[in-house]
Amino acid sequence: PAAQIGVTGLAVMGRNLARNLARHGYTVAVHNRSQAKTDSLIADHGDEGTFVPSVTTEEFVASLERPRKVIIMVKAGAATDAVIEELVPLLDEGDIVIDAGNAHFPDTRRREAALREKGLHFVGSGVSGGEEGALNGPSIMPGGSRESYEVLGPILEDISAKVDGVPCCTYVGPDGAGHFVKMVHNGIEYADMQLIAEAYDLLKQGLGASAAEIADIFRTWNEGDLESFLIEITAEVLSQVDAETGSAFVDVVLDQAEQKGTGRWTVQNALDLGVPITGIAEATFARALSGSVPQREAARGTLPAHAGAFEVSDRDAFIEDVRLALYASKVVAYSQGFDQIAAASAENGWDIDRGAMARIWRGGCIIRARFLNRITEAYERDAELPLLLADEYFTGAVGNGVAAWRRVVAQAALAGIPTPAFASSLSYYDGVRAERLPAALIQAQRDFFGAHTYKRVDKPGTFHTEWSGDRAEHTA
Ligand code: NBP
Repeated sequence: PAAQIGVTGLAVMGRNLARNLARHGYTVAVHNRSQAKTDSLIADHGDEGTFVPSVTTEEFVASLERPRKVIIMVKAGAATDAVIEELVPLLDEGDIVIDAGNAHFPDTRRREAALREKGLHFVGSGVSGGEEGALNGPSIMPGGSRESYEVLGPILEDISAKVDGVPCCTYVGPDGAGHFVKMVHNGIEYADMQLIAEAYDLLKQGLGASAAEIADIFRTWNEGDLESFLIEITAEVLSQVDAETGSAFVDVVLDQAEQKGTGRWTVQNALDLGVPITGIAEATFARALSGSVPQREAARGTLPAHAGAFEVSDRDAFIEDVRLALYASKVVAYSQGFDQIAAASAENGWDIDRGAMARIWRGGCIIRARFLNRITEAYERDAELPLLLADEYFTGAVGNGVAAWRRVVAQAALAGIPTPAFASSLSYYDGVRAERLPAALIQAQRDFFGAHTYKRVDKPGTFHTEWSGDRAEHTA
C-alpha cells in the first residue's frame, strides 16, 4: 500500500514517532541511512501497525502517496541538511518535508526559504517529550505554511498528547516559528529546573532535611498549583537510593549540570531582541557555573563567606515560604519567556498566539503543568497582554507570595546560599513594577561621555547637556 506518511531517521525519536503513527492507523514508510535500524524496527514492532520499510531514499520516496509527507528525525545540523539534499531532487511540487529534530530556528528559516523556492513545503516542527513522548503523544509545535498545516495538522494532532481531549499540537506560525517556540520551551525548562533545584537546596540547608524528606515535600506540592511533570520527577529522583552506597542517589551525583545548547540559544536570541529573560539566563549561567571547575576549586575555602547560620524557627512556615517563592519565580520565568515569544513574533511577522502555546504545552512535554491553564486563560482574557505577570490572576497569585519570596531570598543571602534564579526573578519583579528606575542616571552618564542625549520627564523632545563646556542644555 502507498504510505500516508514517512519517517526517515529511526534512532530513538524517529522509531518511536513512526510507531506512534502506525498505532494510530497510518501506513508509515520508514527509512534510515543504515539499514540495521529499519530492520530492527520492523523486527521488534512490525506488528504494531502497517510499516513500509525501504533501504534506499529513492524507494522510500516512491512508497509515499502524494502530496508526500516526509518526517526527518535525524541529528540536528549537518545531518538534517544532508538528508534534505538527498530528498529534494526526488520530491514533487506540493510535497511536505517536516524536520522534527531540534533545529535552531535560523536554520529552519533558511531551509524553508530554499524549499519554498522549489515549490516544496518545509515544516520545522518542535517535538517535546523525549522518547516517551514520541511514542505515546508528544507536544508538537509545527511551523511553516498554513497550507501545509491543512494536510499535516490533522495527523500531527492525532498523534500528539491530549489534555481534556484537546490536542497538544497547533499551527504555530510561518517558517522558523515552530522551532523558535520549541527553543523558548526549552529555555523555560532550564529556568523551571533551576528554580526547583534552588528550592531543594533551601529546604536541604534550611531544614537540614534528608533527600527522602524533601521528596515528600515535593510530593505534597505536586497536589497544588505547582503540579507538574518536573515537580513529580523531582520527588522521584529525591526518593531514589543509590544501590552501591546506600546513600540518597542525588548525593552521589557530581554537581555539574551539562547542556546541549537550547538554553544558550534562547538567551542569545533574547539578547538580540533586547528582552530581559533573567530567569532563563540565570538558569543557563548557573549550569555554566556548576561546570566551572578550576574557578570553583580556586574559590572553595578561599572566598570568605561572612554568612550567618541558616536558622529556621518554624519548619512548616518556611516550607510554605519556599513554595510561594518557587511559584512566584516560576511565573516570572514564564512571563519572560512569553515576552520573548511576543517580541520575536512581532519582529518576524509570525503572529504567534501565546495562549495557544501554553495550551499545547499542557501535555506531552517536559514543562507540562497545571499552571499552564492559567496562562491560556490570561491570554484568552487579553490576547495582547503586554505582561503575563500583570494579568489579574497572576497579580493575585504572585502578590500573595511576595512577602514570603522576599523572606526566602533575604534569608538565603544572609546565610550565603546562592539563589540566582529566585533572587533575579524577585529583582525583575521589583524592577518591572518600579515607579522610577536608576536608568535615569545611566542615560545621564551616557550623555556625559558620549553625547547620547536624553529625554526629560517634564517636556517632550531630545536633549543634550554641554558637559565639557558651560553645562547648558540644548535641544538635540
Ligand atoms: P540522534 O540525534 O542520535 O541522530 C541519530 C540519527 O541520525 C540516526 O538515524 C542516524 O542514522 C541519523 N543520521 C546522522 Br547522525 N547523520 C546522518 C546523515 N548524514 N544522513 C542521514 N542520517 C543521518 O537521534 P535521536 O536521539 O532520535 O534524535 C533525533 C532528533 O530529535 C534530533 O534532532 C534531536 O535533537 C531531536 N530530539 C531528541 C529528543 C530526545 O529526547 N532524544 C527529544 C526531542 C528532540 P544512522 O543510524 O545511519 O547513524
